[in-house]
Amino acid sequence: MMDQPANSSPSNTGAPPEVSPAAAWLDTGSDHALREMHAYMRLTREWDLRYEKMFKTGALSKWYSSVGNEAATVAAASAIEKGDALVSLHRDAGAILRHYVDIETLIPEIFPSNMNLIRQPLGGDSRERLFRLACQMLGRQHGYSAGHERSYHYNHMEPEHGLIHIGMISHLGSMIPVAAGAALSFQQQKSDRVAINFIGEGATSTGDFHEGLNIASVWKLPFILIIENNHWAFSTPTSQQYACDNLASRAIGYGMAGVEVDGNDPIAMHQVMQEAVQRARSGEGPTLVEAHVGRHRGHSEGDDSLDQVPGDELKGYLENDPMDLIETRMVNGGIVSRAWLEEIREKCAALIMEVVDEAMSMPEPEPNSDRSIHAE
Ligand SMILES: Cc1ncc(C[n+]2csc(CCOP(=O)(O)OP(=O)(O)O)c2C)c(N)n1
Repeated sequence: MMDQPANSSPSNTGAPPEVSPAAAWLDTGSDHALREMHAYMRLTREWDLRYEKMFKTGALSKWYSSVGNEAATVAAASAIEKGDALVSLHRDAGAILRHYVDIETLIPEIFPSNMNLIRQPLGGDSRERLFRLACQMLGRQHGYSAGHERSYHYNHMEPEHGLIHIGMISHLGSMIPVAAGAALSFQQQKSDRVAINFIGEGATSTGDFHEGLNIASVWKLPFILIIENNHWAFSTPTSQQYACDNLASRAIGYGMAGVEVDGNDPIAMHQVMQEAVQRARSGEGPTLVEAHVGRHRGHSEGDDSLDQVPGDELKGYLENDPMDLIETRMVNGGIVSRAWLEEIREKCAALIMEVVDEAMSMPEPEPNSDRSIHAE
């Protein structure tokens, strides 16, 4: 059942596996697929940079950054559709933005008119969703949890648009059985919908990882678990986290498919996810996807966990920044110019700035207010 890992790493010495250099990517993936991935990756990067800046100036007390995870998360969410369940954690802004927003309605000139989209948007009001997401991040009344939590601790459902988003609770690994439960409900309804769930490699050492994957495989649930392996769990390196060669191979023990993939490559990631979604929709059961990404930020902004990462390892991550890699790939492939990329960056940054400023002007929740006031 184990798929051939996309790239096998040596035994776990704690050193991150080698990531393909940008050049190895050229000539793979269609122009349109790259443009679509890039648009959402850029939107996600500007989203994070805005809040990171606010954190640095004291306008925000806490931030968990998705910088470095954009290719893995955007590509994964590009493989799901209306009615599928997204179960996210703290580094998955890319998947949330990909799922919630039709970028073309917000920045109409972002794609050429003959663009073949990989994934159709959900429908509904993208601008309103983005605005409410910003309110959520800032703990404003108009956020998805009515300002009672901030950050990614919330759920949001729009059944009329097939939007099912189950957000995180902090306990590592605990969302795995919840996501498997969503997959079970699809199976019981005899629908062909799937549930995808992101976790960090730190969560793979919890009991919930075992329980969730075991039952998902025994019952052949339409479930995909994506490990975003950035090789550090807070300040614990993988050499202190697990002793197996790679995490994808754990799938063998559960009797399910497992794939290891370069999470900096959105095209490779998307191919792996498409296969996994197809497997799940056709009743062949779950897939464990291990996506290697870089550790670009500490666990949260302002903690000192990034100081633990040795300088040469950090340098390797920075040299393989998925945003730089996809842009170099697009320019070298003659798809777009550097000037066009800069124009799109400015448009994404301006959109995020506008939405976040608007959210900042909204009221905070009244003490003792009902959290369901603004949540559908
Ligand atoms: C069950 C549980 N144990 C410990 C913690 C404290 N904790 C919060 S984040 C974290 C490390 C997270 O590591 P990982 O999942 O790899 O994500 P990342 O390092 O990218 O934040 C720990 C140990 C927790 N939230 N839940």
